[in-house]
Amino acid sequence: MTIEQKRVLQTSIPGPRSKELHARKTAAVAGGVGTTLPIYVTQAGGGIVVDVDGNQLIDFGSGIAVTSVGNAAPRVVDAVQEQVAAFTHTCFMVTPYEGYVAVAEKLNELTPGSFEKRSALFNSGAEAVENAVKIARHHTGRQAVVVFDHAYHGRTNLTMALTAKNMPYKHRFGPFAGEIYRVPMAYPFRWPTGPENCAEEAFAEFVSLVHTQVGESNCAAVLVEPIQGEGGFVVPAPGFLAKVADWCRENDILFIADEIQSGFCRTGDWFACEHEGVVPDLITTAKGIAGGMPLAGVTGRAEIMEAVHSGGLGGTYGGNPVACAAALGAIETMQAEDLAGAAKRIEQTMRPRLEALASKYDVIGDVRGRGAMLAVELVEPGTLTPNAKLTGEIAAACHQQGLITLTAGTFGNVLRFLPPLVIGDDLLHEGLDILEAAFAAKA
Ligand code: PLZ
Repeated sequence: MTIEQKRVLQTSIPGPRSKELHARKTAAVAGGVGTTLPIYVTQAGGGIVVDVDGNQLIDFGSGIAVTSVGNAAPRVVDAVQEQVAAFTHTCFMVTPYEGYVAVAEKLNELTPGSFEKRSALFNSGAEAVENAVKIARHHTGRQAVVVFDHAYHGRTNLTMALTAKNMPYKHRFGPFAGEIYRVPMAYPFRWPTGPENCAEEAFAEFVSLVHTQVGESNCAAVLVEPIQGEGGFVVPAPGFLAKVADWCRENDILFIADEIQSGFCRTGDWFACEHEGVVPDLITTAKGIAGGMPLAGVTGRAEIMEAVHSGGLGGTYGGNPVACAAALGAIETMQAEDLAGAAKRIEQTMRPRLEALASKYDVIGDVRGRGAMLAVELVEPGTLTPNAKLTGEIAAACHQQGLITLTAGTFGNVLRFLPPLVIGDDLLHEGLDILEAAFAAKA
């Protein structure tokens, strides 16, 4: 069903029917499962989300970077409908099917590195990250995993340990898995001696901390998001990732790129690490891979992936046939519609307007990101002091006007923009108009 690509506000946001459903949610769903914007959805497609009150909102969130091909994208819908009518599940570990193999082949082909690769499929990003760590430990015979400040890798026990931020992800959920070591991220905007020194100095600190506090020979892997997601769309200082990857190679430590949020055309290339010329040993994917169906993958060098004994990796639903069909439909869409190119065009439209906004409002300390993964960081003017209050107010003002925006960042002071890559230019501009009006009203 095609949805008119037009913002429509029939009621206040949320409207009366959404409010009714939200009361039911509050009474039935565990409060720990939060809600950013309680409009209850009936349909979505292109750059529009439709709610139960007939409102049509502009989508700058893509369900947290998932519906890159658009919601209910035609190729995804067709592939899913065909698969769901044929069979829904056999368990790939019991009696396999072609879709899983085809997705693995696509992952092996599309991820960086021209060497032989293997892939394994799972249900969620966190599960993929857990499995990447299992594989790295098994292959190297070492235990330590190095992660970064501001990192986000999931909510399971091991991935909570890998994630940096306490509230809301870790608070009172410990004890956490061991052998995880955290080092500073090369965060240009917040680097004490300035962005120009960031890559060099952060790398020196990384090398020194791993040497003194972990020991290279104890280290299985360094795990990093090539552009940090929940941590605030931090783009590591240019050159930093390449230095870390080279150092890993010299020390027989695996370099794992968590591309769960940044992958699959989001940043204007298939994977964000390609912008830095970095070739990971292992790469985790999820979110954008399957147009909204739950699917995740670990892909890596064949000799690493093959180290694990048969039966050592798996799960009942991992690589479910319906999710695999969706992934094949999503990947075909990305190729046929050049969605990497679309992400670059989105940046060309959005970045100049975000930069103009930053020169007008001195609460915007930084504009950053790549492709259709862009953000602004809000501070007290002229300082690095985070302004989470205003960030929340601007997001709420956008929501009122029918623009779905998300916040992010360790300090909660980042507005992030993740439109579907198929969004039309008109909606993109209209969304930015709403954002500008929110700054005019609140900043
Ligand atoms: N790694 C880089 O971005 C998921 C989580 C939102 P799952 N990010 C959105 C929330 O509040 O739970 C993510 C990510 C990166 C891993 C994950 C985890 O992926 O599919 O949510 O498990």
